[in-house]
Amino acid sequence: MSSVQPFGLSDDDRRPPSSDLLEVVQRGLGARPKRLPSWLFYDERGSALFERICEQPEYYLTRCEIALMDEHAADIAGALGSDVRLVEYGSGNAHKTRMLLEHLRAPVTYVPVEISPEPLRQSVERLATAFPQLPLQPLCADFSKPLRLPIPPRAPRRTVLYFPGSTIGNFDNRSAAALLRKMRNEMGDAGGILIGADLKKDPALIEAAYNDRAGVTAEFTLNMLARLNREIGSNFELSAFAHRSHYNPMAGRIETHLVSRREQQVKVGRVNVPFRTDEAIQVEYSCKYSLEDFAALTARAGLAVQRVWTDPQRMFSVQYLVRASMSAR
Ligand code: AVI
Repeated sequence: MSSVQPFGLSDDDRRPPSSDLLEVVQRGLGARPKRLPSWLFYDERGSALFERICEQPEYYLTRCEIALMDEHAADIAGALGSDVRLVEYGSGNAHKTRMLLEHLRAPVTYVPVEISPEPLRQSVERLATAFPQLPLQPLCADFSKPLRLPIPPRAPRRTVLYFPGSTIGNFDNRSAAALLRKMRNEMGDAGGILIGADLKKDPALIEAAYNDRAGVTAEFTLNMLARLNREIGSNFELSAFAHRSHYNPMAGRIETHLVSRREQQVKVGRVNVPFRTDEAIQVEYSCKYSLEDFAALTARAGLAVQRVWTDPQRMFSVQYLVRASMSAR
């Protein structure tokens, strides 16, 4: 029998009630340059579109990370050790997690943390069938906020926070360091962080990943406006905006924008937001790292890279981080 604890209650304001959502959007569109937070992508349709992005031939990130897990899961599980409490940030479809769980020795519990209840429920259901002996303690919460982790069924040797997908890259460097620092607190002295980080490479390959030929990424980006129309009653005309993703080599990141195709006004609550032709709303960063960049980022959070797994082409990396003071021992 699997032991699935009831969902924890989340108190997140990353996904605020719609009255606050209106405020978030009005503030972002009132800024210069205009911007909207990337968490707005992930309504039900946005999450489904993201799954489809992961299947596009140009989107190498998911394929590379799965191949890395496939090849090194036993070694990775060995580095984590036995009797681990595994906490996954943003559990999604938990495909990579399965590969890890298959190799972990005597895991104490698995805690998937996910903001959307339905994907969380589905992934727990699948895992409960695949790992009937494993205690599951799903937590419906925003992983970017401090978490109150459920009490484990027995004392773990260590807590490992699993953060795959290079989602860390969607945070600018300052916020990424703050998030890693928060994770450092949550994992405790003996804990670790297993994290996926996308690597710098030929900019053409990176740009192609965010401009797939089938147009799924464009649909994903524009869906943000459809979501706003539905949830806050704005009147964005989707055909009057275009998706644009380009690689900024100085900043080492993909910058995604929604670009106004013409001069127009959009009603957002009581506010009329004017757009010039070609005016852009910045909606996402996807940072890419050299191994040195990433080591420097982790150092800012009081962490040190203990192990790195990467493919021969150095497309993607999976890294194991521990407290900086622990790595010297
Ligand atoms: C979730 N995150 C790591 C994706 C990325 O690659 O930045 C989101 C995404 N946006 C467009 N394509 C994929």
